Amino acid sequence: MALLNILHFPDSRLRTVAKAVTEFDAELKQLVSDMFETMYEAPGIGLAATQVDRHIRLLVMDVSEARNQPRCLINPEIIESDGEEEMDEGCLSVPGFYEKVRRAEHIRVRAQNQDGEVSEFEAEGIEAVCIQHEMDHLEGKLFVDYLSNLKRNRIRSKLVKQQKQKTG
Ligand code: K1U
Ligand code: ZN
Repeated sequence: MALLNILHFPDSRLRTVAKAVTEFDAELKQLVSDMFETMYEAPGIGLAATQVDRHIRLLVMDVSEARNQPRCLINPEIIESDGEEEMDEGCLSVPGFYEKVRRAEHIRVRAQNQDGEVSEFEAEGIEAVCIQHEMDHLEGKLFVDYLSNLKRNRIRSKLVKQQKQKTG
């Protein structure tokens, strides 16, 4: 198992559009395991492969309070959505910032598991928000893209300043 490095906004690699997973092999299973370890350690409720500089359509999540319901979605698709809700979102790639984002309230998702098996399920509340947030990562999109230019630029400046202070 290994902890993976999480890219931070405004790193341009976060803008990469991820490619479909085609090989459900041991290397994929190792990446899934490392992503769970990284997400739990962060701590976060989700993590997309894009955030750890792997540009494939894979995300992990666990929105349970007990942190005992790991879920891995591969090649996820939203096949139905309805309603709208606004919720505060954070992002491990935008540390320290939380902002309201409007998203679909209910979604129906089709995805594969680590063995390539396809399933469909419905999600709402924080689970639906997290899936939409992580699927945005796979498109190279961040929650700050839903904010005004002013707010996004302020966040960018603060994070760049923090990164400069850390690296000296
Ligand atoms: O994608 C990510 O960067 C993970 C992100 C997911 C997310 C959070 C909130 C709304 C939508 C998506 C996070 O997990 S940020 C950290 C966080 O929200 C959290 C961490 C530990 C316990 C509870 C929440
Ligand atoms: Zn995120």
